[in-house]
Amino acid sequence: MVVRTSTLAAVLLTVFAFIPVPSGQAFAFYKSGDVVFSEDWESGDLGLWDVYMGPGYVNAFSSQNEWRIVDESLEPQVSPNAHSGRYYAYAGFSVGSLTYGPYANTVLESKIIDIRGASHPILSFYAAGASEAGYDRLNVYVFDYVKKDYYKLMELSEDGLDNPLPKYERHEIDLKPYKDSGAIGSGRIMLTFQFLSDSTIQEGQGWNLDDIMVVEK
Ligand SMILES: [Ca+2]
Ligand SMILES: [Ca+2]
Repeated sequence: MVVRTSTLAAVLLTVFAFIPVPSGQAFAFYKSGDVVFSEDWESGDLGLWDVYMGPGYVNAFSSQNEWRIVDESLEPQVSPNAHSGRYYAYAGFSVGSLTYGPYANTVLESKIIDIRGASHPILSFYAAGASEAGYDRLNVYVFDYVKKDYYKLMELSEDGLDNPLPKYERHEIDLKPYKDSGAIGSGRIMLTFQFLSDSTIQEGQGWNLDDIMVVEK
């Protein structure tokens, strides 16, 4: 029987989750390169991710802007499609329209990811898109499930007039400073991608996401 290291680590984490760990004591099950979490959406559906309307103003075009999983073989975009396989997450209007609506406020949120067994977790993901620079944007947060606090990691916003056919870019965020600072105190996090637009000017195709990973450095 072959047990992948990441699977073994997950089992160990489940077992040790019930054993109190003294505050500040480090314990790590993952070794360098181990995958703590990954998502490529090749299941063809949202899986364990949730989609909901974010706090603040009303998502007036919820059904059109809302995050969803797109099959590139059925709904080919002008640019780009999936980064891996056939499927990816997309926030914007119907595929092929190269735009999105005003008052978008749609959140894509992961299941709970347990990073207590990682000593130096690195988040990476691929995003491609465009939206009115500075006003309509993709916000990336990490959410501490126990503390109920959000920490903003990144904001992506690029004008579609300058970049009508965006390409995927890899983004990498070191989560260790958050662990070390105690910001992610519980070690149980959720990844949150929020697409926001304001009332006027929709320049860009919206945003694609694919191949999200948390890896032990
Ligand atoms: Ca994919
Ligand atoms: Ca706008």
